[in-house]
Amino acid sequence: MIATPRFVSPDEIRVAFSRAMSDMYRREVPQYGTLSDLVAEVNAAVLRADPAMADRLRQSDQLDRISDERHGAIRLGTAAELATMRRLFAVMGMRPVGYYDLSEAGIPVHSTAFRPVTDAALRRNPFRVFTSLLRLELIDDPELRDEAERTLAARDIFTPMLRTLIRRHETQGGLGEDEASRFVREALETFRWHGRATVDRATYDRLHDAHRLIADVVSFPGPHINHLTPRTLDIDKVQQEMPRRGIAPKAVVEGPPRRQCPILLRQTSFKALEESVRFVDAGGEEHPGTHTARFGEIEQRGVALTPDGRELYDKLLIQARETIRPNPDGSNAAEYARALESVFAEFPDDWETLRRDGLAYFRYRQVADGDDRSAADDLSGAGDEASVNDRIVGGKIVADPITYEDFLPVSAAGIFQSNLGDKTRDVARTPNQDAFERDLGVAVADPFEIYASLERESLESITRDGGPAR
Ligand code: OOG
Ligand code: NI
Repeated sequence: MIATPRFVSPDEIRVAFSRAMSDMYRREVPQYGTLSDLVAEVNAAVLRADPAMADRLRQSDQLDRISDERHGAIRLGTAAELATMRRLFAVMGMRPVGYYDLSEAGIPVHSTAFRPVTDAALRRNPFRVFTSLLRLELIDDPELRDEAERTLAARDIFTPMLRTLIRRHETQGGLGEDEASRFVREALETFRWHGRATVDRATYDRLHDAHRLIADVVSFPGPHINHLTPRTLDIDKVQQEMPRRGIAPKAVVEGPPRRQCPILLRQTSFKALEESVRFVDAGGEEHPGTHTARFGEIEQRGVALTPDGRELYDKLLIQARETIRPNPDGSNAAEYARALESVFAEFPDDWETLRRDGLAYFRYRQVADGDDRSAADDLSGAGDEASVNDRIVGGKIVADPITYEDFLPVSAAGIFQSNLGDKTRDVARTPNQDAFERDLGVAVADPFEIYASLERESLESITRDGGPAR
């Protein structure tokens, strides 16, 4: 007799939610559909032209996840919303990882990324949501701040049923099949677009004048998903093709330059759309207007860097940006790309050097060689560095780059800015991770620790079974 599992696995709920979000965003923002189709075409062409890459992705179980892979972003208004959002994402096995301070870039939010963290969960589906919390304390005008606070306090971004299901997940330890599908439907209500504002026109304008982002967070009944980002295997190609499909990309690709061995994350977006909304006056009467918030983005993911690798990346990025700053209108895009490439020449660009120099994280696996007992015997003590290196040279162990699953603060700032009309206000640079974690209700996980433990686990599983570390 086969026992039916009582609960749906969090991974399966996440898969269902990620698909449902994508279907919804295709309906809400048709350009996202066009972009997703373009990304799928380019990815298929890259894999056809580069069978070695296809093979490598297949061997490390990443091929299937690529076309299904995406991230989204939301912006929340209150500490209570952030804390409940953490519990909502926990239903789908997504944990808060990393702290991002955007005040540094003149944007009054700080953020984390909710994402799966275990090897098995990442392989199944690495869906992530960049989640920002508005920092009302950075609004100067006290009256406006009060009004924003009141407006936010009056809304509930979660349906009563969603709250019930989140609690049930916590007390039961999971959700059954019907509960899980209901959860996905109810959660979509939080993330969907609401065209009817909660404020009148004049209030919207004042919030907008204080900061466009504040108007976006405060004026609506929910934290509409503001973009969904498919993963491409060749971002330059997609960037180039976008105008041909009627999509206007932002001027430059954020992040590292194009390389043989991709590192971290490269991203580009298309401009936010002007959408019609209805403002509501004190008498409840609706007045038509527009709001610009939702956009599209694509990304290319490379290897996760160690603290040393990241330090080198940050140093070189600063160096490149000291030479030349990308103009928002794209007028120096080619020069910027050249400067970036020449500065990054210092960053080793082959997998073996990246690994030996301890700049990037790798997942080790034994080459499947059937019943060759001697190969398995050989692997006792494979955990130490010298022996791993020997076995790599001998072709017995392969080191696959571990994909970077997180975000980059400078890139995120560039993405925010290109959608806020490239205009930033004076916002004091005030990172405050403690306050963020207090509001969240837990400490955020350290991304480096997660990558290091994935690497360690892969080594340990080689040592343990002497079998393929997969
Ligand atoms: C989030 C922008 C950051 C990324 O990919 O770096 C981001 C936002 O605009 O809310 O999504
Ligand atoms: Ni994004």
